[in-house]
Amino acid sequence: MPETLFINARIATMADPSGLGLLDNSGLLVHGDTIAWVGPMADCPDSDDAQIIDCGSRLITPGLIDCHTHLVYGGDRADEFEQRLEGLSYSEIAKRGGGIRSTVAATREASEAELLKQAQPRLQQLLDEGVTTVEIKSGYGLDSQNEIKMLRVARQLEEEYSVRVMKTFLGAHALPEEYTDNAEDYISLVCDEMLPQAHAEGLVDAVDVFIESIAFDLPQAQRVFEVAKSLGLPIKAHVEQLSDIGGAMLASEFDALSVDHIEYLAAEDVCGLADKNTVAVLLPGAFYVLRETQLPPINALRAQAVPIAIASDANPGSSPLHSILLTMNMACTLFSLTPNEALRGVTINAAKALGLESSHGSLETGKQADIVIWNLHKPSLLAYQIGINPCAGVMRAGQWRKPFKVSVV
Ligand code: DI6
Ligand code: FE
Repeated sequence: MPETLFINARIATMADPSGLGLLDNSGLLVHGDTIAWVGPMADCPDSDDAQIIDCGSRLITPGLIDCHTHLVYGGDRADEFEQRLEGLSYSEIAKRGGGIRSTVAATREASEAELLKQAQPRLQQLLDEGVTTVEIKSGYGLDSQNEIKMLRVARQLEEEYSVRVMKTFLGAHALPEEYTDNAEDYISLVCDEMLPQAHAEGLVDAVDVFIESIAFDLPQAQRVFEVAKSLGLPIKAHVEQLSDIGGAMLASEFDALSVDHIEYLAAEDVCGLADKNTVAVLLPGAFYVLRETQLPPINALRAQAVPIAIASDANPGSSPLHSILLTMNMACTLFSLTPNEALRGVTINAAKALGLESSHGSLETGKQADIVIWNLHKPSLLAYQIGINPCAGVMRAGQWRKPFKVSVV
């Protein structure tokens, strides 16, 4: 089996319950698709057949993980961007039939090939910055055929690119026009037809619901979660993004992998997440684009040791953001995360939010060899700089996706 030995590296292993698990002057051996050894250069194993990569003290991190995106969709919503600049709110636009519904119309119209073509540059942008795992949600089809079409595109992206794609079914994202004033029947369609069909095609890794006053209420979400549970699928939820209606509590009662957004989550309710080891996924792109002022309960999350992940939320409405590094910077600037928390948020905690922490998210023996070499020495530079991409090499599952060539120091 091919072996690669990284030597003279500064390794942020992320194998530490709170910090970066930083190892200076260290090395890492990859055997096949797996990490075979990580440790100080003094203990470096002999490996005659390995390809040797001298990292010249550069930083190595796990492959980055964007654990919440909607990057498969048709069209754009630049017109709504202009409307918001003129003073209309995201909710008002949604109530007038724009918002998610307008992307639903464009997504339904697009063929699978067209959706794929539109998604490719969005994904490529993330990959260029060292992303090796990305979650992609459905939710702009809102009927069986079109939700399945979106999830097939997500699967095709995984086949075409060297990236792990986790596919999340978000049929309960918005009420489609044909079900106006008939949410219960739409939820029945989601539960009885859409989700089981998508699952039967092997297209569903997790199930998400948008729980919000402009989307679905608690009993409706509960119906979807019960079906997810009966199919053995893990749960995620968009909750407390615009108001506090108790979505996070409901999701954590169902042992959700993550609750996402949570600007309006009450600090007193954070202990409910801690009890269930549910990850809090913060989405600074949506906070920024919607010019939100309500901050998520960061200090309560820290006090209760709730794992915090961050993600781009790449979508055409509230977060047309396709940069994981800018997401890290925004999480620090807008939410006061430390650069270390931001890096944990796109590695080990993002892996947890996808249920992948036993194989991804840190550089430890036995885990998958998803590795990024950066033209940097200090980890905090990843979150600090804006608009610079220091990614110098990417290995995914033991194979070079972007081979590292010594050039700039
Ligand atoms: N919350 C969001 O921020 C995205 N979905 C959701 O439930 C936005 C989706 C969109 O506006 O297209
Ligand atoms: Fe989202």
